[in-house]
Amino acid sequence: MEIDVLTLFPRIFEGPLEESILKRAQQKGVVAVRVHNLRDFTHDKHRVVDDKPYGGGPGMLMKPEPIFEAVEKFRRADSRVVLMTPQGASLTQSRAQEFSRVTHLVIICGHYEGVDERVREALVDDEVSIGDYVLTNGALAAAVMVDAVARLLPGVLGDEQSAGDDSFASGLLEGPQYTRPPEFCGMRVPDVLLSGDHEAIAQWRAEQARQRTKKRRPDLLK
Ligand code: JFT
Repeated sequence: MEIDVLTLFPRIFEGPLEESILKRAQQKGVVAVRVHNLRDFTHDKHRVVDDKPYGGGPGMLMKPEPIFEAVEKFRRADSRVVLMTPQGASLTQSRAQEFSRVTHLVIICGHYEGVDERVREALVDDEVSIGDYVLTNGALAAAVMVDAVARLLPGVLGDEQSAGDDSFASGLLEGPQYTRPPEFCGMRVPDVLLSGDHEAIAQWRAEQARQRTKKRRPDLLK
């Protein structure tokens, strides 16, 4: 998969993309993430990317021209153009899976109060929010989106942590887990986990997962 990210804050992506899993995925050639500064698509001396909203009101909007120029440069026949916005439908695991089957993503992350509506009208295929809480800019949301999608690509995760084991793939939360030592500060690891009885262990884990999900995320059981 190839991903072109259009942002005013390219440095927000440096950290996340250079950390272990995404870095290895890029080195292996499973995913190529290219981050572009929208200011590079302006033509005036001050590289202006925002302007006041018509009709008045607080805040600034992203001007359409730099976004149009950048999207038109990178978009291809196989592209999906995604706008990160608080007005989008929330990113879910099933939506991340859907995006992971696309060959080319162009992700627009604005800043300020939003983007000129003509960007949506003419360029955008999907609007995505990462959830119901407020961020200061769209670049952080886009970094989360890239991470959620890229880790689902074949060959990104090793066998040890395959995407099929994700809580949201099984539909249940993970139950309690333990490592050595068998007793720590007076707290013992449950006997069943030390028993070597794989059948009993699997049953115990399934029951713990069900109880934890019922208590903390009953919405996932429905
Ligand atoms: C936020 C976003 C949020 C959130 C794109 C752009 C500017 C900041 C903002 C916040 C609230 C209202 C603007 C963005 C997101 C989320 C995406 C932008 N902001 N207006 N994605 N997912 N939960 N907040 Cl452009």
